[in-house]
Amino acid sequence: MNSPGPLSKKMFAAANLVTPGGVNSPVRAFKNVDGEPFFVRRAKGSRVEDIDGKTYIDYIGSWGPNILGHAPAVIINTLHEVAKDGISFGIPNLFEVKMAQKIVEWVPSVEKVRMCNSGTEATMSAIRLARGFTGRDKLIKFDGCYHGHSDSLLVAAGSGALTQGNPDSAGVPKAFAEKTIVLPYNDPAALEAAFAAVGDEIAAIIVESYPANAGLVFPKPGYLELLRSITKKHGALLIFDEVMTGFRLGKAGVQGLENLTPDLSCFGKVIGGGLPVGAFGGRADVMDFLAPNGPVYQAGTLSGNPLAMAAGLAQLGELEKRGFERLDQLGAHFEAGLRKLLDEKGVPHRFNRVGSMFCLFFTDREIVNVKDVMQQDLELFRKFFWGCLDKGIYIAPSPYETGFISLAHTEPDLDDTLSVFEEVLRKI
Ligand code: HOZ
Repeated sequence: MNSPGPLSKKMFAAANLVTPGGVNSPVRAFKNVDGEPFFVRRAKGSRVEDIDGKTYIDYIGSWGPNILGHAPAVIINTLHEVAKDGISFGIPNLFEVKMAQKIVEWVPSVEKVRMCNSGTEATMSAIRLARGFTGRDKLIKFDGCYHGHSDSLLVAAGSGALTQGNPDSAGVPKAFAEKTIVLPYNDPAALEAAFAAVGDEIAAIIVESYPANAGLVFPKPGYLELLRSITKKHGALLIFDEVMTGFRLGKAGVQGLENLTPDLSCFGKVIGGGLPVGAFGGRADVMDFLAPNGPVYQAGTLSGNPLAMAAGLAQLGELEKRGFERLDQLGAHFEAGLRKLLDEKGVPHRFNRVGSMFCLFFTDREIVNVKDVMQQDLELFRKFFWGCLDKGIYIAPSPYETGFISLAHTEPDLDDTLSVFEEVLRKI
């Protein structure tokens, strides 16, 4: 069993006595790489330090939120200032309005938005709203797409569910799962067949705008447009899950890059500045179906709390200062170096990147959907992961996760990472 350091090992044993699997989210447990996790002591900029005193260049960034890097001064200072006037009220506050205005300003498809506390809450609420609005129950999702862990969506899921080899969770009532139609991603014929069969029963399609929980997979040309046109034709809603891509790939996320207008969108991660957050929004006529205006109930004690809102606004403010351009520049630098290295080494691979999100697959198979992702050389990935961790590079402990570059990463960080990749691949 691989393990990073003696203090982490001891802490993991202690954690296992009081927490299932020793972790508060399965993907953290390092099961897919046959090992145990390190425990973090502190983090700053592009680096995290574990309790054994070892430092790593981090490509997880708290699974996406830390787009400015760890503990940026602008967010720490904002939190200090805002907390002085209260931490949470359960009463409307100014920051939640400012955040809603910012989202509406940046994302053209969003006319109204409701804040919540996680991406899971956002997607769960969006599908309830879609069902309430359309008066239909059935939902289409795609194999390997992960939309958090609510009952209707934990079917053929990606991320931790895939990592544990358990894409269909126990405990999800059969009656719920039956309402979720799972289709292969990037397969227009399967989509058309589903709509031909039960089109008038489908409330919505929910899709990760760029699937990023089973590696990083891109839509074939025209596929997202087909999702848009087929939902419109059959009176169903199109829900873009932009929890990972939103406010990371530009002001309007993938829908901005692809020039598409979903009916509803789900957000999280970056808009909380590292604090728990989620949001869903879209067409005003649909959003007004929510209580207190409409019949679909959704609520939250801490929703729109001033700390998460202010931290998110501070983060968006930094991104607005040419942050997205810089992230793309860093991503392109990394991609160029990595492609050169892998070609020179003759390692069969595919590499997908958009802006500051990336995924390396150890396969030469074209990556169309999760089936292709699962065909990669998993043993090679494990060896690569531990080789990198040993040399101070932390990539996700699973071949099904996307890597993130932050504004705190520098070209020398990326070059050092590539040197480690070279050394590790040479020794494997
Ligand atoms: N969406 C994140 C990973 N793909 C969630 C992290 C987690 O499950 O802990």
